[in-house]
Amino acid sequence: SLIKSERASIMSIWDKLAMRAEAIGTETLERLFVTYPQAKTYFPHFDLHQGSPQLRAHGTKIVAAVGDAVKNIDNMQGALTKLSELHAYILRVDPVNFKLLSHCLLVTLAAHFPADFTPEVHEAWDKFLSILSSVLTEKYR
Ligand code: HNI
Repeated sequence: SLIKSERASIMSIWDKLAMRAEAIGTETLERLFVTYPQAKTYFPHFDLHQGSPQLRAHGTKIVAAVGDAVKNIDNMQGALTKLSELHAYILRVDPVNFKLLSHCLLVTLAAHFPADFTPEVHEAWDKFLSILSSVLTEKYR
């Protein structure tokens, strides 16, 4: 679990991320689909061109869900039950894709907030996203 300094590192970027939710969420998805095109197979019903309305809407939703996780950092399981069931039972996303998406979000954060993205902030967000991903995939086990 996350120690106090890691929580502080996560919070230190969250407000800035929230203010640019659409841009950062959209860029994260654009990076995911360009770099790891196999992830596109889960979105056959989406227009995946860069900047498409669906991509922007979905990017915004993802960042909002990350915000729910940040706000419920001590009870992510409880706060994200519905989302976890959606990804596990209905969407059946291969857990490997969560690592890819998390990586793309980290890269996007680093690109938008170079001064804030210290090694400590990097480490804390990596750990946080890995916990979030296991919450969203734990129903598989
Ligand atoms: Ni994910 C829907 C959040 C990882 C494929 N996803 C959602 C929704 C949220 C969300 C929020 C919208 C739910 C709703 O409408 O009720 N997804 C997240 C978060 C992560 C994540 C926070 C990881 C941190 N999702 C992934 C990954 C994939 C993925 C890794 C596959 C590559 N998600 C989907 C698909 C949908 C989805 C597919 C349905 C999209 C739609 O609107 O049809």
